[in-house]
Amino acid sequence: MFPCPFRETNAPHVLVQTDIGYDLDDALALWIAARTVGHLTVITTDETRDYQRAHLARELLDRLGRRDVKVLAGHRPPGAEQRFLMDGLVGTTAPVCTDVVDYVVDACETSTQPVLWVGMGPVTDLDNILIDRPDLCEQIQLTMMGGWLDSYRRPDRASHNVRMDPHAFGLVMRLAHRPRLVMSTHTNHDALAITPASPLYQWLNQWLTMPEAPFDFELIAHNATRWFTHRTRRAPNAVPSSWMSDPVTLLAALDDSLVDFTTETVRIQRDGRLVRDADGRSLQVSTAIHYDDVLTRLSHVLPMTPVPAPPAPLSHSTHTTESAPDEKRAP
Ligand SMILES: [Ca+2]
Repeated sequence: MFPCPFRETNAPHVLVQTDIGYDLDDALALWIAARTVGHLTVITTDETRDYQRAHLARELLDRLGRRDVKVLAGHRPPGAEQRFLMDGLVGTTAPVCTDVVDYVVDACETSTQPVLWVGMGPVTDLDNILIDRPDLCEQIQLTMMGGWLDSYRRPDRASHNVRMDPHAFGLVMRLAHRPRLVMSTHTNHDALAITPASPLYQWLNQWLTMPEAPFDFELIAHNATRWFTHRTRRAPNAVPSSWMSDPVTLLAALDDSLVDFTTETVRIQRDGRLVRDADGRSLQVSTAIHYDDVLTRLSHVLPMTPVPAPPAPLSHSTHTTESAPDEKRAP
């Protein structure tokens, strides 16, 4: 078993906010969180009218054996349905908790430790919390995926999580205590790309075809396929891929050794883009991701190595070929 201090009973409370059900990397991050974080809460964002992301997160956590993890549905902006790819796979009739502000305030008030907020989507809910309870700004430690400095594949706009609610982003960056940004500048890197040719995707598909396979990873496999299909529709001539930006952000929140940060003085523009400005605001921004170390850490949970070829069937064998359920589980 690899060392995992956040599984200890006295470890800090980790709040993961996710727009799961769109890019594959949210589901992978939740898979890692379910395996590595004991005191875990999941809050959705960019939520749909029917709380589909919360229902999906609930189902995924249940299948991963984490019925103890609380799931809350966060902000529901117009148009979120266009960014949800998992229609029809999970029921949407169970009750959903939506009291995000009250829940987080209570989580802070009942803890004597920092509360870690891992931002893997737009930060509208955190904006509401910090405005409502600015006395909690120092207790909530934010590590957020998003933002860029100096260069980006689309310099005319902010990156996705920022662009979904630039007003909230601007306020949170001004209110939060030493917020840290794991920037798209560093996560958009080939080392972190999952494609249809990646061992992880091949493992998911091979696993699905196994006889009597438990359904733990079925939703993640569907998320991968639907994301690649979505990307192919948007860019038919490119290899579809998902950068593991959210898993890296989760790991950065849990372990200081994997991503380097520095203090930059920046101006936060109205659309959320950041520019260097000596008279601006101090933010902690990533300067480097230790890709090899990150991939090693990811491989402790995710099947990142090539799938071994199945053994050739023995002719005239009298032995059973059934395997125990645990043999089908990911590491
Ligand atoms: Ca995300």
